[in-house]
Amino acid sequence: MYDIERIRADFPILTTEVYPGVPLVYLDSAASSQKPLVVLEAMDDYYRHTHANVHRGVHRLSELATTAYEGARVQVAEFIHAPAPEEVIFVGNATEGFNLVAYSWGRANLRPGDEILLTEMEHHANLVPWQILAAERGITLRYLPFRDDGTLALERLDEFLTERTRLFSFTAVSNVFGTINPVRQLVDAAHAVGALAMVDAAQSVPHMPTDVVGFDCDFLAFSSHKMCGPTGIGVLYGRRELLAAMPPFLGGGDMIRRVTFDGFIPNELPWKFEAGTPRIAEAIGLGAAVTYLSGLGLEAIHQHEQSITAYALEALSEIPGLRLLGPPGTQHGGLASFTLEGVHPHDIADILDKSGIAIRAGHHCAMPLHHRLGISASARASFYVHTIPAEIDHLVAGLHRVREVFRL
Ligand code: C6P
Repeated sequence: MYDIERIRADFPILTTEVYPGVPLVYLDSAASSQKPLVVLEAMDDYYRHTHANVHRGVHRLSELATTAYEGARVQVAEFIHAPAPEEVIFVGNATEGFNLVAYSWGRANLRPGDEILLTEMEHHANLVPWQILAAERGITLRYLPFRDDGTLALERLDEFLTERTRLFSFTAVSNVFGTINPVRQLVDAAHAVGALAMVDAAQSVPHMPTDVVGFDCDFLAFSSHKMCGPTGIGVLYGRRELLAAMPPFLGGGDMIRRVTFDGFIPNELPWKFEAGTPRIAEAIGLGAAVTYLSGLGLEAIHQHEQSITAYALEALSEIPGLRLLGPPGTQHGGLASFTLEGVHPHDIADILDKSGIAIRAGHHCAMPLHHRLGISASARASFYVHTIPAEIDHLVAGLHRVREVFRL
């Protein structure tokens, strides 16, 4: 039984007022989620009682900190069904995961004439690292188009995946359309032409069960801050044999086994890719977030978001002049992006904010997607474990007020 009132009570921020007498209606979880008390307490407890640097000291606190840090890695590995914890690399965020693969795997493996396939619905994090690489290495980037309803043009995969494709990197869930892409089908199509497959799971790991073995993907990246965890940490999952063959990304402490004046020998996985003092408190916070989400059940979270999203899409579609972006029904993850004829999305967000309603407006770091749609920006309301229908009702009422202000 999904006890929404108990879940809401887990998030201290949900009872705050953003202006005097104006309670928060938080509909911006896709940008960054709020944090349950258990995550705040886990980090606070760590800093109060067990903080020390990891992997270095022989003293008690360092041992405790190391155990907690590496324990979080095991938790994350289990959460995404990674076969081994050393396949879980702690990075700064999903963005850094893409940069790591582009920098390390890309520079070691790609030659002029090679192709990387992306899609037209990608976030800049899964575009720009490859664009930097393409400019440097003479490789070609191709983009699988989306259809008018915001789903990928799967019927055109054969045209875009060729024997020159070395990597297909795509999002599991679009942060603008909400489209839930058929990950396994896309991975299989990449493998069928001998390419690797990388999944942008920033908008899927927080919201639905993740199984990297079931996906059969080669790399997968996501961020902690969108899944109830702290900012400053994310995860790159990589197949062990690929990670083992890749050169280091950043150099410094923790990622070496031995250093001389002539060079260095890199550390084993996963530390080969974790240079410098790592994100210890953040990993512990992420571990607590994983425990929290697992306690709610990822399937239950997904079901809850499906029903909230259906409710929202239905209610929003009745507002005159409002155009919803993205597919209908069950292919749609927990968000709703839209435009309102005659009103700039920033004005929508600004007016809603006065009523305590937090949504995102702009290009959502997906400028090419908006360009393809012929618009420069959209408004987006996004939902999470704690979203209730009453908050959608507030949004709808707020949008009617926006229409009044603009005399529509
Ligand atoms: N999207 C949004 O409001 P970082 O910034 O590294 O934590 O996550 C990057 C990222 C990658 N892929 C997808 C699909 C994403 O949605 C995001 C982050 C936020 O949509 C912030 S721009």
